[in-house]
Amino acid sequence: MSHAFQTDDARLRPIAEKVLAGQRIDAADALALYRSFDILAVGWLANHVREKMHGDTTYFNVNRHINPTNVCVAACRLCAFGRKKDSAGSYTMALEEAWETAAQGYSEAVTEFHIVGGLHPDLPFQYFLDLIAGLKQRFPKVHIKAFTMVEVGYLSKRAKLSTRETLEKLKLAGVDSLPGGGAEIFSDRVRRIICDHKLDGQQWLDTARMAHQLGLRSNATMLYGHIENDEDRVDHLMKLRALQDETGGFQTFIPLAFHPENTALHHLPKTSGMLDIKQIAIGRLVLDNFAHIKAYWQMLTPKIAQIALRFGADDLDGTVIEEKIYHDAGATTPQGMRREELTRLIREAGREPVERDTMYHPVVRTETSFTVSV
Ligand code: V47
Repeated sequence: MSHAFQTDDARLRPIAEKVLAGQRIDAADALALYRSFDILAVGWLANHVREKMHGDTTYFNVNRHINPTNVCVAACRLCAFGRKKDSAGSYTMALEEAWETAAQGYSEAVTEFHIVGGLHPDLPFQYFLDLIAGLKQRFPKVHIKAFTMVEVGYLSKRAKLSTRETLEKLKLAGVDSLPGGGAEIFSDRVRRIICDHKLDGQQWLDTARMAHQLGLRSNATMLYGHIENDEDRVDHLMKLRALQDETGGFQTFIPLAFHPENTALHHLPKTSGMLDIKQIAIGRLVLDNFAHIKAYWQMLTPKIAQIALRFGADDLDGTVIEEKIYHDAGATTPQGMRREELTRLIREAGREPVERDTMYHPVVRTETSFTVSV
């Protein structure tokens, strides 16, 4: 074992031996990591894996979030974003409006549109196909990462198509990959309370499997810091790892800290720095078959996200413009961050910033344009 690894927590020693030997850790090990208070030892191991995979490279991308509607039939307790159709604050963008919103972000030379929204009871499937096709036509160089597995499930029901047919049509319209949202926590017990009526955990995984089989890569998230326990977290990570063994279609794991404000779970406390950092590190250690772990500064705060870069994360998302989902849930972080600020945070953490596109190809910029080196 490397001399640099030190801990007084005896439960961590056999885990460290496995990690340093490049062996896979199991569910009991993952549970022991959650139960340990030795954050430095857990982080040291995660950082060891991160540096073996990526050295000092820290990725970021320049994207724009577009949320075409906040009208949602689901009424999840975890969510502050969704609204009923006729309630105050509900909105639905006309197609022109969505394309205009995209164009505003384009002045920043974005390489990705990240598109997610509510489960609208009336918008036809064709609206979404037209939305995507219109974006592709107007911005052919921009990667379209759109629709969570939950939205795909809902659209397939509304369009009376199979999941496969729905995904095929979305792909044909111009969807290039899928974001990782809607996974929450796979446990049925927890889902019944925080997001009843959504796809269940198995359906989320089955939809991701189908997307990967059709050649669409996706991300995976995990919403933590609400009513789930350590076993639920371990179960979630193990299920993601098993599916990744099968398909290899996941690009990035993004742990999402729960923001309780303006949700039906507003009585819950916010996540602690300890849990946020542990979640990044344990994600890196368990998901040995995921290439990337993303620190999403919008919800971790830039300060915690920066520290996460030395605890397992290799990706700092992003220069996101106009994020809505967390800000409706009380996030006080700015709605976007300029490239210069992002790269300063990365450099101050002793890391090397590399702008990437969605597929992790480096992006090379001049004053007026960018090229992607594949
Ligand atoms: O699915 C909703 C979560 C997700 C709250 O794939 C909440 O690159 C915290 O998935 N507090 C959407 N979380 C965001 C998401 C995402 C973000 C960044 C990058 C990527 C990617 C994906 O946000 C939802 C849900 O899990 N969420 N409400 C809340 N109150």
